Amino acid sequence: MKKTTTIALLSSALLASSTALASADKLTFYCSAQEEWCQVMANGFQDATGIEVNMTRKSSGETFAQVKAESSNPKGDVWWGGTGDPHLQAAEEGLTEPYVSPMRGELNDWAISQAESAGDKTIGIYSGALGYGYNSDLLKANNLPEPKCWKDLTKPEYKGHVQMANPNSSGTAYTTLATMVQLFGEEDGFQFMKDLHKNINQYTKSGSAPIKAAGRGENTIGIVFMHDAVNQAVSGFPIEVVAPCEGTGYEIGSMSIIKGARNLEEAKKFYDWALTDEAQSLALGVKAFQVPSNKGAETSPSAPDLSSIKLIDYDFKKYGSSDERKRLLKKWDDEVSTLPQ
Ligand code: S7P
Repeated sequence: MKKTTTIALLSSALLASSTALASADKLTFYCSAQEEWCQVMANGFQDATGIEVNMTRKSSGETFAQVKAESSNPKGDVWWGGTGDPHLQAAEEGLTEPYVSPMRGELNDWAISQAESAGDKTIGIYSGALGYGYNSDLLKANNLPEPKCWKDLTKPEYKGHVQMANPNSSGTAYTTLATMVQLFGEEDGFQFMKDLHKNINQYTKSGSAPIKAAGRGENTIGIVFMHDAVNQAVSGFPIEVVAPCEGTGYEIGSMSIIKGARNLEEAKKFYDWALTDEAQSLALGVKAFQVPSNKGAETSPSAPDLSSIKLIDYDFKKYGSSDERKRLLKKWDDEVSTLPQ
């Protein structure tokens, strides 16, 4: 009953906006999920409301840097997708706007906790576990054993076979760094990153690029969110997905309204719409296998089952804080990325 009323209210608000303000309405939408999903969200909202959407896709760390650089003259209205840590940092640095959506009642607790920990300046839209995937054909061709654990990836036989993104630009890679520090402790976590560095063939800008390269046969192992590896597997590429034996971190993909948004009302309409089960179910059409935050949204049987994965108790508050994120990234820049390979 409550859900029907909420949807009815939202629909009439969306409809009113589409008829009354049709051609004048616009939204500048910064997107940090995969390109196809960003497109579907932009088109879906435009179709539902008549509001013209101008979308730019960039990785999470890059979007954070852009929002910060533009803060004295904001150009974006809403930032949707990407790992939660940089959204939390943006909230702490006063770069995003508080908003309490009427859709909250339909969300999982973890999505609301994300909002509450940031003074309502962000909210969870999906969740997904970190892991890796490998190209089984390439693994066989190189006579390599099947890796099962994080520590396996540091073995000398995988030299030149592992790819991950740069944690400065990529939320996925920052999640990897923060996961290792939480899983093994700061000293051993950084030692892991240094040992891994010896086997890395390339640090990419985007988080999902390493598994796309593996799908194409240009790389053997990609450290990515498991749902990005599943995307390649269900697309017909020879990719096996691994939930590492030691346990792993996870993300709460998030959404925030940019402080000083020129189109604040449109940003709020997008925010409400993006939390509906209908909007979140669009993910499946583009093989986005994250767990949706709306309890009523569809999930695919191919999506990684988070309840069967050994997840760490990821400290989002700490690792999404401005000081900690800056400190870890600087330490990685100074002590890991500069090492010879
Ligand atoms: O591809 C989907 C996804 O893994 O990408 C987001 C990611 O943060 C954006 O890419 P970057 O790692 O390059 O920042 C994740 O939130 C999302 O699940």
